[in-house]
Amino acid sequence: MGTPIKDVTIPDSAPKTLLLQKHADYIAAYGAKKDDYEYIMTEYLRMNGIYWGLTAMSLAGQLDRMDKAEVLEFVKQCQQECGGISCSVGHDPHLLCTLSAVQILTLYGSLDTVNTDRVVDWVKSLQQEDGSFIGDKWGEVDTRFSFCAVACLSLLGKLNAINIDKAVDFVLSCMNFDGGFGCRPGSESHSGQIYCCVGMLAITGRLHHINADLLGWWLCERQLPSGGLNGRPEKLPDVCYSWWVLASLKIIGKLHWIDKDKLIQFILACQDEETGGFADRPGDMVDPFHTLFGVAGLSLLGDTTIHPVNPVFCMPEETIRKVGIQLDLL
Ligand code: BD7
Ligand code: ZN
Repeated sequence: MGTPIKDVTIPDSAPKTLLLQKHADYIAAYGAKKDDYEYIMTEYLRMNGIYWGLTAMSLAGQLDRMDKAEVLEFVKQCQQECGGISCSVGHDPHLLCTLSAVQILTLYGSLDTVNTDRVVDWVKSLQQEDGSFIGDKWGEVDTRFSFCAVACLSLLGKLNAINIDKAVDFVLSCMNFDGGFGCRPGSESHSGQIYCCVGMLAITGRLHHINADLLGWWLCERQLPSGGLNGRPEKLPDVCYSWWVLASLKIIGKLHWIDKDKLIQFILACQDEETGGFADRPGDMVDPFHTLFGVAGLSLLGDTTIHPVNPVFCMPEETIRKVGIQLDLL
């Protein structure tokens, strides 16, 4: 006997239709209750949280319900002397926060809120001799940061500010025998890291280096009997992983390799029909992070009540087109 498969069972009572209006109401209310314990405890993720919320609202066609002036003022206050952007006022800048900030300003068509030349110079300063990127002045190297750097520069129209060939060589050096990617050379394949590397190669126009059959096979093996997707072998399914895996499959042209109907059923079952929002798994607590990736995943799966999402940037296709970014997917 092999190892039993870790999975969840979907209760019969779980939601079976998309409750989009409830999700928009949940996100709109989340930003308004700033004294809540949950809100305070997530200060170190604030910029990312605003990106998740605003993107979910855009995909639902309700971005205008959010306080644009308040958001732009916050982002402006988070740009530091060095040019990098932090996740909260007074915190240290980080590439993860900087990408979220640039995504927010792009959604609002307000890139001039910050000094973009200084953002570009700061991102450039994080590239290492071997082409890799660190996330901040002291941080470790990680392929997530390679994605953040090129995604950020691409949205700013300044991809050429870095050494693209070296950046690509580093990401390719993290490719494994199973077709996947890890966070550094020799690290095991992981869906989140695969998304970052595949997205990075899409932005730089180097997807031809990917073995789409081999990688597509590893990715679609992430689907479990419940219909949900996990991030690595032996792990439980999770709505956010349905996004990392699904977006990667879409970019390499293998989305049809998974059972879409079963995955839709799993994602819908992760909705909370009382509060709105999505949880990681059926019955768990909802949060803005899983709400964005639930909505975005359903968009990729063809739900026409949600605006089409761009699989590389996790932003509305319409926004990416407006900025003038052209990506050739496989
Ligand atoms: C980072 C960089 C990128 O270029 C792309 C994606 C990321 C991941 C980042 C994100 O989505 N930004 O938009 N993830 C997070 O911010 C989450 C936040 C979180 C913390 C705690 C609970 C829920 C969400 N973080 C920091 C994570 O580590 C989550 C945690 C988690 C969610 N569900 C189960 N655990 N994990 C996560 O994002 O894994 C996906 C991933 C891993 C490595 C690289 C890219 C994606
Ligand atoms: Zn998750």
